[in-house]
Amino acid sequence: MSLRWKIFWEMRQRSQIPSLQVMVRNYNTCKECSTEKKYGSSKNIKNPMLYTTCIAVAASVLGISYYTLKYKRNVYAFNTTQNIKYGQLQKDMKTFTLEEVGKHDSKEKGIWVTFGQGVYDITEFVDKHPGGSSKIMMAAGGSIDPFWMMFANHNTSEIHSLLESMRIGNISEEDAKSNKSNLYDPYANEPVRHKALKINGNKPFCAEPSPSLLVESFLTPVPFFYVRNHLPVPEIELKDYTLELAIEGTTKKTLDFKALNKYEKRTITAAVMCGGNRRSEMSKVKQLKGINWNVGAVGNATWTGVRLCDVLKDLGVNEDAFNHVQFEGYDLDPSGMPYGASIPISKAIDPRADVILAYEMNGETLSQDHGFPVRVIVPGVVGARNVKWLSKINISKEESQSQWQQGDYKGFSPSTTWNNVDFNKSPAIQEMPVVSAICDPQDTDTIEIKNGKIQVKGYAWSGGGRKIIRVDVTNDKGKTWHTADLTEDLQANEGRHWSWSLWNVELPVDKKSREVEIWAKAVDSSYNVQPESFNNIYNIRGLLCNAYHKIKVQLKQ
Ligand SMILES: *[C@@H]1O[C@H](CO)[C@@H](O)[C@H](O)[C@H]1NC(C)=O
Ligand SMILES: *[C@@H]1O[C@H](CO)[C@@H](O)[C@H](O)[C@H]1NC(C)=O
Ligand SMILES: *[C@@H]1O[C@H](CO)[C@@H](O)[C@H](O)[C@H]1NC(C)=O
Ligand SMILES: *[C@@H]1O[C@H](CO)[C@@H](O)[C@H](O)[C@H]1NC(C)=O
Ligand SMILES: *[C@@H]1O[C@H](CO)[C@@H](O)[C@H](O)[C@H]1NC(C)=O
Ligand SMILES: CC(=O)N[C@H]1CO[C@H](CO)[C@@H](O)[C@@H]1O
Repeated sequence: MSLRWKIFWEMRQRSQIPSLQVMVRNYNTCKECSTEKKYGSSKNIKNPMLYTTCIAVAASVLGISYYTLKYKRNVYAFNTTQNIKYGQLQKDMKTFTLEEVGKHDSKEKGIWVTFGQGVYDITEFVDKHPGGSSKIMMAAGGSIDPFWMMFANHNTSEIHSLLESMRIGNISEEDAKSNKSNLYDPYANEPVRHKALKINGNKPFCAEPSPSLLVESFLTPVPFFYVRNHLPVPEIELKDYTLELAIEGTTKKTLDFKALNKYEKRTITAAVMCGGNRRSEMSKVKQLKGINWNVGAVGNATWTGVRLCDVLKDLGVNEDAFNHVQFEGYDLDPSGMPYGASIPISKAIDPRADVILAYEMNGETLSQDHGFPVRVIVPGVVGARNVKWLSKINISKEESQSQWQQGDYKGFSPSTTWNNVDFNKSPAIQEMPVVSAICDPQDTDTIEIKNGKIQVKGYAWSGGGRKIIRVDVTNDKGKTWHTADLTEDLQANEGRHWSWSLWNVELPVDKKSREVEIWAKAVDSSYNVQPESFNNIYNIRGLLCNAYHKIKVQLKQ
């Protein structure tokens, strides 16, 4: 046992490392999906050689994939003098050939992985994996580099330190070099984004506009529309685009873009919101896991395309025989598995649900970041089910088995922790709850009083097509509520209020006060109202963050 190992284990024993919580993407056991077979010699994807090679290398190592570590920040402070050179050559260590590493792929023989020029023994680590060891076993004997290139959120000093604590040696320079060529960065060809977006994550790309920009216009301009990607953006040529349609057990059909266009063209207006919108506020209650979204993971746009119900009708779907409509995207994870999600068939087949296979956004061809050439828009439903770069529709008895449907985007009790969470016990989020946010002014702003009043603007929205019937705003902690003026989509039919409502209100303020606290809450047409605080709706993934929005602003004297 190396010195680092010893320290590591001693710390563990003293519980200074609170059980290394490893969250591993519950990858489905690899379907016999050769990427070849599924994506027809990758013809839609530029750089097919590199891409396939990357996937091939990655496929052998996916198990270790995607873990994030839960620990106290200071855990590794015990040796700050030690400059951790993760993945670099350690002259005092044994050299292993890749062949040797490859042999260590079982509990009995030990489980080794490589990163850069480092060799790591993760045998004990695998045991601590709450999701079971079977997934991690798929990583055994291979390199984790390609995976970390795809999920670059592993690129933190804490995770590097943890990895280095399991270091047992180095691989030869030649071996390391020969494998470098395999390391194609799957993010090398991402689209150019507008500088005004605040980036919450680079790889995969996640960004939102500033709140004040958001409420400037009813329709969110495409460059400012939030982006929540889960994987690298696929590059698809329109002439190569195909959409696979399947009814479980029977029909299979492939449409190209032209064939899709034979269905009637429809336009709807809908807001799309990320399940983690406003997570940064919930994270103040307790630590949670997720991208730190402010209030901007939402946008309102028009979506033009064909109705899913028309396509399903044409396919001859018997809606009583099935329960779900699954979607897959052309965006692939390191094992070649696509992004996936599903919605209930009742929603998919209902003409009044307005589910659209969209190819235009705000009257323009869909942009690459928003799903070119085709994405699903499921109005009133969490963004995660609005699958981009749509490659397949599968009518099934089952929900999508993807990680994003089964092991993510679910709500839990505030007392549920990463130690006792059972993702099977919660349903996947579909329709979103009522929510509002103050966008202008923003928290900590200094603002001017005009005629004894301050002006406050924001948005409100509810899932399932429920209309916003009122937004209440207070600046005396609820003693007096002021009803805001709403701007809404007047064309929307009852039960089909897919777009957001913008609101504004003038609040009388006491000239002598230097600071005011403003709260906003919305009420929807089912009289659902936002909860007062985040304390009792906290959940470990930081989803459904719809408590009153509360900000403090300074008044210009
Ligand atoms: C900290 O790192 C230094 C330099 O690598 C090493 O000499 C020392 O033994 C380490 N201390 C502990 C407690 O591991
Ligand atoms: C390195 O590349 C070789 C040849 O491409 C491959 O067989 C081997 O699995 C790779 N090793 C690692 C650790 O990725
Ligand atoms: C990891 O982070 C460092 C510094 O933050 C950066 O230089 C490096 O390119 C990153 N690596 C990857 C694979 O993203
Ligand atoms: C959302 O955008 C659409 C399209 O421009 C617009 O017609 C609608 O009024 C907007 N809704 C609100 C409430 O701003
Ligand atoms: C459709 O879904 C079912 C159930 O998840 C699955 O077994 C089947 O392979 C899927 N079909 C296609 C074509 O993906
Ligand atoms: C390529 C290389 O220098 N590898 C080194 C890894 O560590 C062993 C043990 O010290 C050295 O012998 C190797 O030279």
